[in-house]
Amino acid sequence: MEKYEKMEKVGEGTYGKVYKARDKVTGQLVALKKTRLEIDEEGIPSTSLREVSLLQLLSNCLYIVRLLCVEYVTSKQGKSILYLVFEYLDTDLKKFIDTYRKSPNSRPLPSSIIKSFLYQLCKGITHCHSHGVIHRDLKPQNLLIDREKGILKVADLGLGRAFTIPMKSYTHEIVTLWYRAPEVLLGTTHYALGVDVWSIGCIFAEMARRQPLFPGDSEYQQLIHIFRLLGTPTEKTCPGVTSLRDWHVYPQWEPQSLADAVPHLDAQGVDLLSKMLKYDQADRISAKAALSHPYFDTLDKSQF
Ligand code: PVB
Repeated sequence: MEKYEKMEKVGEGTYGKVYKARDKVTGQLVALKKTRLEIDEEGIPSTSLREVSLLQLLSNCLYIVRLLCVEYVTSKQGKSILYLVFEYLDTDLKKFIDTYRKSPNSRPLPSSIIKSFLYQLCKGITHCHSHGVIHRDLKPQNLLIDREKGILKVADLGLGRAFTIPMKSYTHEIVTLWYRAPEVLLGTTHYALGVDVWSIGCIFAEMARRQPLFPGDSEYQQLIHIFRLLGTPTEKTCPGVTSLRDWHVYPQWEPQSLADAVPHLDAQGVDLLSKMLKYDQADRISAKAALSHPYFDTLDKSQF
């Protein structure tokens, strides 16, 4: 670790502290993600190993955050610490949206930026899905932005392929439910790629609104937010929904206008969004098919 000059702490993610640092030889900025090793029954730090192997598998994509190396350190107290060394990005999508929301500079995100970021997000997730990896916790905080180059990269792949989503992070911070697909909230046992597409839809809407689309504060309230806008699902709109583990009887809401919920989005954008927010996973557009949606016809794809 002497290779790096540690700078300020960037923050705390779901899995550990992140520091900004500089490579003393090359001057390159890096992000150090510090993880305490949790040893499983076999003596193998399973969650860290999973993240490292997933990142090594997926890191050759421009839209996935790049893992540069892994440093294993034993502290003076004899504790094992794993540092994941990543390329450094200067902000995340949450902060980026905030800069457009806060006065005195309050203004919509330029539609060209929304389109470009959504395209890059779909590219990154298509790459994950083509390798059989479901991200499962996509949210604006997990999407890192290079402001200068206008590049968006997917981060925090630690949950991919894990079996359960924690309710609290390692610092006991409450894990957000806002981007969680209805089938997950209802206790589906069959996770599919579509859970990421639902999250992408929520993030797409949030860029247009500069406000979360479904800001629920409990699993029940999260479902109520969704049902009030999209209508309460039925066996007809979502076959099998009433047999899911956590299904209850809910008030019957009719679908409301999605266009009214995302004022600055054009008709093609609203059409793509509606295809990402389908109740029936079989009807939900794939990340790969989304890339060919007419919404992106006006995007200059040569830069990707
Ligand atoms: N933030 C890898 N990584 C990063 N992880 C986070 C990064 C980053 N770069 C590489 N960069 C920044 C830098 C500055 C800011 C933000 Cl939000 C992110 C700022 O303050 O504007 N993770 C952070 C959490 C630690 C909060 C965002 O998810 C380790 C992937």
